Amino acid sequence: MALVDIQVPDIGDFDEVTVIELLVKPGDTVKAEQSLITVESDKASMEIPSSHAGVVKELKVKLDDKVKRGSLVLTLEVAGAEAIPVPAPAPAAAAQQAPAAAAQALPASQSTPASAATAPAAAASGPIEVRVPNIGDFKDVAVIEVLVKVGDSIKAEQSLVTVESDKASMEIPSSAAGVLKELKVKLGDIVNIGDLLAILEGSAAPVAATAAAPAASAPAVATAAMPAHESTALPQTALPHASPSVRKFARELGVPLAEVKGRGPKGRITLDDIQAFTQAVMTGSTRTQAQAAKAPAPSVGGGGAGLDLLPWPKVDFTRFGPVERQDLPRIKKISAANLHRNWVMIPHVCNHDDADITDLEAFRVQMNKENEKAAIKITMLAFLIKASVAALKKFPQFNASLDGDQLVLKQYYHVAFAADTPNGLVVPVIKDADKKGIVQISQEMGELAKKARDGKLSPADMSGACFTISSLGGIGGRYFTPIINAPEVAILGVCKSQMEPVWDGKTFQPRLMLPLSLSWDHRVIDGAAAARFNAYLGQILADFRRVLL
Ligand code: CAO
Repeated sequence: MALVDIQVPDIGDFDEVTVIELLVKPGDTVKAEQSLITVESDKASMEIPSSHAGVVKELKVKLDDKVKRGSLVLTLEVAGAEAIPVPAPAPAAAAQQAPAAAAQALPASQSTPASAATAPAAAASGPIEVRVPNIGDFKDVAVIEVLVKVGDSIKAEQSLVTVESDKASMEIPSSAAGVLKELKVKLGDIVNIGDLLAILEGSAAPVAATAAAPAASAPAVATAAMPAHESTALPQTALPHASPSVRKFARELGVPLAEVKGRGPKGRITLDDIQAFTQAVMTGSTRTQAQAAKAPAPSVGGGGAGLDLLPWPKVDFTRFGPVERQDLPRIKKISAANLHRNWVMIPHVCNHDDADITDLEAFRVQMNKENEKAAIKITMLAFLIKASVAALKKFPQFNASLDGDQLVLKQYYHVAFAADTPNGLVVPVIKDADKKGIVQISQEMGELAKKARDGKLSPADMSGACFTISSLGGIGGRYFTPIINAPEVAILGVCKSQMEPVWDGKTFQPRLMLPLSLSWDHRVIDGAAAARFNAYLGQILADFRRVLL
C-alpha cells in the first residue's frame, strides 16, 4: 500500500475555481477515472477525476474552497503496483502525459481560442461564420442548451450554446458581434472542433485573439468556456447552476433542470434537489411545466403548486417493530394523486350545519314500507341529491368551475356521490338529477353503487359532475371536512343523523338531525354564500315541499 496525493491537474486558464461538490468521502473506494470533486468557474463546471484506483484516506478540500492547478484534492491509499506518483502540477505541455482521466476531463492545452472560432472573413462586415473553437481533447460533445435564437443581437463573447461531455460542461461564446442570421446546431447535436455553429451578420468586430491560432500554452476548455474578460455577465438564459453529473442524472430521469430549485450553495442544483423534484412530481404535489401545459385547464390560472416542501420522511419502521408492506390498489393510487392535488391547490373552507330530517325520514320509511315489494329502496342520499340540485339552482356559483380567470356556470345538474368499495373510493355521477324523481335517482344510485363495488364503472359513469355528495350516514360520525373534487367548487359531506333535543322557543323537542359539512373553494365562494347554501339545504330537507316552489 502506498499513499498517493491527488492534485488538481492543469485546468488551463482558470486562475482559481471553486469546489462545488465533493463526490467522495474518506473510506470510499474509488476507481481510476472516477470523479472526485466538481469545480466551477463562471462559465464551466468540470469534474476532477482520480488518476488511480484506491481508498480515499483524507480529503484535502472542502466545499467552496478555491483551488487551482497543483492544489491537493485528497490522499489515496493505493495498492503497491498501482502507486505511480501523480505528475507534479503540470504545465500545459506536461498535462498531455497526465493520466488518461485527468487528461480527458481537463484537456491539454493546444490552442487559445478566446471564444468560438471565427472565419478569417469575420473582420469585415457581412456574414460571419462562428465555429466551434479548439475545445481540447473533447470529441463529439453534445449541445445541451442553445442560448440564443435567430434574430438576436449578439455581443462579442456572448455565450451561444452550451456543450457537455461526460465530465464537463461549458458555454461557447461568440467570437464576434452581430445579428444571428442562422443557427447551424440544435439541441442534442454532436459537435467537434471546427463545426459551424452560427452565421452572424452585421458589425463584425471579432474579439482579440479570436482567430483559431494555435498557441503554445493556455488550455482550450478554459478559454472556450470562459470569456476573456471576467466581467462578462452570464446571459439571461444561462444554464441552471449544476454540475455535469447532476445534469446527466436529471437528463436520465427526464427532469427539466430549469424548473428545479437549487438548494446547494449559491442556489446550485444538487443530486438531492433532483431527487426531491422527482418525488414531488411522482406524488403529484408539483407538476413540470410540460405536464401543466398538457393538463386540462387548472381551476385557476397558473401551473403547478410549486410548493417548497421538505422531502417525505424516510423511516426504517422495522427499527420500531415488525411491519408488513402492501402495494396500494390501483384506484387508491389514482385517487391519492387527485386528492393530493385538490387538497393542495384549492383553498378549502368547511361550514358545518344540521338539518332537521325528522319528517323526511318518516316519509322515506313510510314510502319504503308501502313499496316493500318493490325492488327499489328509497334512500336518504337520493333526497340529498334532489335537495342539492335545488340549492345549486338557487346559488349558481356552487354549480360552477374555475377556468383561468373565468367562472364556468353550468346549466346542467350532474351530481356525484362517493362510493366506498373494497378497492377504494370511486365517485359515480347521477346525470341530469334535476330531471329525475327520487325513485329514479335511488334506482340509478343502487345500480351505480353495485357497478362500483364490482369494479365495473366506466369513465363515462364517473365524469361530468357539477357537485359531489359524500355520505358517511350509514357508518357514523358527526362532521368531517371532505376534499373538493376538482374542478368542482364544493362538496357536501353528510354524517349519521341522530335524535337530538331541539329548542322550539318554548320547549325541547326530539328531532332527527342530520349533520352537514360543506367544503367550498374560497376562490369562488365566500363564507356568507356557504352559510346560506347550508341553511337553504336545511330548509328543503326539513320540508321537501319547498323544492316545488
Ligand atoms: N343517517 C342515518 N342513517 C343513514 C344515513 C344518515 N345520514 N344515511 C344512510 N343511513 C342508513 C340507511 O338508512 C341504511 O339503513 P337501513 O339499512 O336500516 O335502511 C344504512 O344507513 C345503510 O345505508 P347505505 O350506505 O346502504 O346507503 P346510502 O344510500 O346511505 O349510501 C353509498 C350508499 C354508496 C353512498 C354508501 O354505501 C357508501 O359507499 N358510503 C361511503 C361513502 C364514503 O366513503 N364517503 C367518504 C368519502 S371521503 O370524502
